[in-house]
Amino acid sequence: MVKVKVDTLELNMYIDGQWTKSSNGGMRSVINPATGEEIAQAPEGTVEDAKKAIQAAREAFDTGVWSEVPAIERAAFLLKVADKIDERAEELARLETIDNGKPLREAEGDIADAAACFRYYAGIVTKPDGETYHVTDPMQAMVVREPVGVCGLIVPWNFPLLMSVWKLAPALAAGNTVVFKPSEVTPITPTKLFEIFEEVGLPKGVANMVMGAGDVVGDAITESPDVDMISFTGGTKTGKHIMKKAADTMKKVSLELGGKSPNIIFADADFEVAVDFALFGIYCGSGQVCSAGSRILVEESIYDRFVDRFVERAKQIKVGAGLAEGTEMGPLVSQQHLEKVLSYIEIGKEEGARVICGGNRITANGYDKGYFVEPTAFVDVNQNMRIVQEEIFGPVAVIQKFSTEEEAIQLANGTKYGLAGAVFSNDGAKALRIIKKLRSGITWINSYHPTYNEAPWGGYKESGIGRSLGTHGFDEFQEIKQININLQVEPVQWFEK
Ligand code: TXE
Repeated sequence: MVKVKVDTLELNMYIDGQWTKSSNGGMRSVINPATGEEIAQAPEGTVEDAKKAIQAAREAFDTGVWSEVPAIERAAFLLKVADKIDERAEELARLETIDNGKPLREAEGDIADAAACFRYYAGIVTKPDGETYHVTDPMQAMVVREPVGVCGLIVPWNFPLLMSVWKLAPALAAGNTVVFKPSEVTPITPTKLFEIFEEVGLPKGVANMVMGAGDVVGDAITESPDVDMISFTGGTKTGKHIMKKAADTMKKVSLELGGKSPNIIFADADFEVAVDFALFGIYCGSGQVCSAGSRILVEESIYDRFVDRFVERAKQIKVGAGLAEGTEMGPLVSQQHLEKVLSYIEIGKEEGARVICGGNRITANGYDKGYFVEPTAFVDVNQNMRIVQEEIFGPVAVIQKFSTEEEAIQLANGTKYGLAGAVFSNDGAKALRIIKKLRSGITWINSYHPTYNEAPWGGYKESGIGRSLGTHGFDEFQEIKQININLQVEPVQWFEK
């Protein structure tokens, strides 16, 4: 195993343009999931810290230091941020890898996508966006878009920088001010992004970052009457909690939550392409991807052949530390998450499903301190099993069998989730027919996982509300204002004089 020693980083929060420690001096250890070693110390934010950040964002919004800056200038700022991300891409990718565990090539992709996302929203913000309506003369009706106000942005640990950017770029582009909370597990690259914000001269108070526990800092942001909106990505359970809490102050909520996405493979698909994407769909990011293709549905006539080939290839995946040469799949993000994933593997066995590959923690080659799990797959499953219904969020697939289109659709839609899904078939009409029946927000035909800044991302059912990315993702961070203008200024004469 490659030994990568880094000095422990000392992180700070960023509130009202100042780098600050926690108000009670609390700190939290940030761990490299490949080695179990501490790589950073992060402030453990308090309710008081959250309140200061909210107040700073409120003042910055109310004084218009950002919302009233011309769109072209906000765009220029976003472009500078993108350039700085590119300049620091190597450093950011390495930090992402040691914090989250993902292989360096995945981290490099995330950093490039983050820069591109800032550029995308820099482009959007200067484009025409109003509407006019043909109403009765002499009135003229039109609509303008305005920032929502103070946005609470709460992100998870699976794409520490990229998930931050999916929220920060459109929120700032639209003229909002923000209180941002990274995951307590992965605060490093978000901190670097805030260093960039400072470097390019974002006015103080516009973007604030508070670290710490979800049920302390997260709740404080969600409950505050001074926060106008919450945009959250994370688990469905936490999303429901946030939605309930946000109701008291009638906040706008945008929630990108969990999934248990079906990957449907027909006998007429290109076999090797389907196997290849099925592996990518579940094992990329060690399965810690909201859209992971964790339920692989295969047509009966090719089922056995598919399982054999899938297992043969899964066993060849090189699992290791993200910075190690040749690593194809990294560790899970934390000890706690490792325990969750391993417990699901046990649940599957107890339910009577059969492990066809993997199923174990990896401790050989010096990996005993890290959180590595073998690429795992279950067969002999039925739709009611917990491993089929619940999000495991690890490198664990279930491979199910279907015999008709109707059955494939029924199985595919048969969970509470509705985030993503794919169909593999060389019959274009059939593939589209199936996709149109899927109750999912993100779908692919003969592909899995590609994501574009230009296209909306989000789920149906318990996978969330609202969309990230694209113009729909921009809409989330805007209010719509109707303006009605009287073109003939005369008394209405409704009442007699
Ligand atoms: O997520 P949480 P966890 C799923 C996945 C995973 C499970 C639990 O199945 O196993 O969720 O993971 C913040 N108010 N996903 O516990 O709790 C928290 O601090 C406000 C899918 O890590 O959702 C962190 O910043 N915020 C998902 C963020 O929520 C709160 C990605 C995510 O943590 C909070 C991650 C509260 N009360 C996990 N409690 C995806 N959709 O990609 C926690 N948080």
